[in-house]
Formats: sequence, C-alpha cells, structure tokens
Amino acid sequence: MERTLSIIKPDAVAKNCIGKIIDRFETAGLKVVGARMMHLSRAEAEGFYAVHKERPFFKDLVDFMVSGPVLVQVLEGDNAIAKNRELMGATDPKKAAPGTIRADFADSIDANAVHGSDSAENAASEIAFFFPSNWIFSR
Ligand code: RTP
Ligand code: MG
Repeated sequence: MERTLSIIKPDAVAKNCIGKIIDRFETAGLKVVGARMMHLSRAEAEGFYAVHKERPFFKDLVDFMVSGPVLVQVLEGDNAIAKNRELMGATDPKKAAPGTIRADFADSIDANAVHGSDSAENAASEIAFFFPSNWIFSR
C-alpha cells in the first residue's frame, strides 16, 4: 500500500470538475484518505514547488497555483504514485494520452488540472507539507 499527494488545480476547480476527477481515482482503486480545500498563499505555493524555483516557468506556476482554490488530497492504494501519474497523463495536455485527466480536463501546460507526486521521496514530503498525520484516515 502506497500514498501519494494529489492537487486538483484552480482551473479544474473553477470548471466544476472535482467530482469527475475524483471518480477517476476511485474507479482506478485509489482511495481518498485525506482532503482539504485551500486557496494557497504565495508562500505556500512557492514552498510546495520549491524544487522548481530555478526553472523559467516557476513564476507562472506560482501565479497559477494561487489564482483560485484547490483541492489537496492524499490518495492511497497499490502503486498509488505511478497509478496516479498514469491517470493524470503528460504535463502538456496536447501530449497527454486520450482518456487521461489532463487530456480530458486540462487547457494548457500551465492550467493542467492536476498535480501528482512523482517519487516516493517527494510523495512523503508533499504529504507532510499539507497533512499532519492525524488528518489522514487510512481505510
Ligand atoms: P505537477 O508537478 O504539477 O504534477 O506536474 P508534472 O510533474 O507533470 O510537471 P513538472 O515538471 O513537475 O512541472 C510542474 C508544473 O510546472 C508547469 N510547467 N510548465 N512551461 C513549461 O515548460 C512547464 N513545464 C512545467 C506545469 O504546470 C507543471 O504541471
Ligand atoms: Mg511534478
């Protein structure tokens, strides 16, 4: 059993697609074991994406992530990290495989609907960033 961090980003929340995206997770056998809706501060968004702070797209990424509320979740299941990445599809929705979340709900490489942890190490630190251990309800 593995856990990963998922964020339904401001574009998908604004488009009223929270339920449709969570349905993808649940249908694939991932369980939502933690969830919080937040409007990230700039400091929170910069801290969360600190690994990208030297990248040319960092400012656009932070601007986008603070542009509206998000739904932050902990997903749990077999192979949760890879399974979530597979469900999400490629970062650029134009390159995302048909039937993936980004192919179906994302508008651009910036407004790309979802975040998912990309490694076990990052999943652990990203979950700890948003969730004290007693905010996670393993089932
Ligand atoms: P995420 O972290 O949000 O799950 O996305 P990801 O792993 O698929 O992509 P990553 O390389 O971690 O990049 C984080 C976010 O930055 C934006 N980005 N823009 N303009 C660009 O070349 C570019 N590259 C990345 C995307 O919004 C991406 O989700
Ligand atoms: Mg990433």
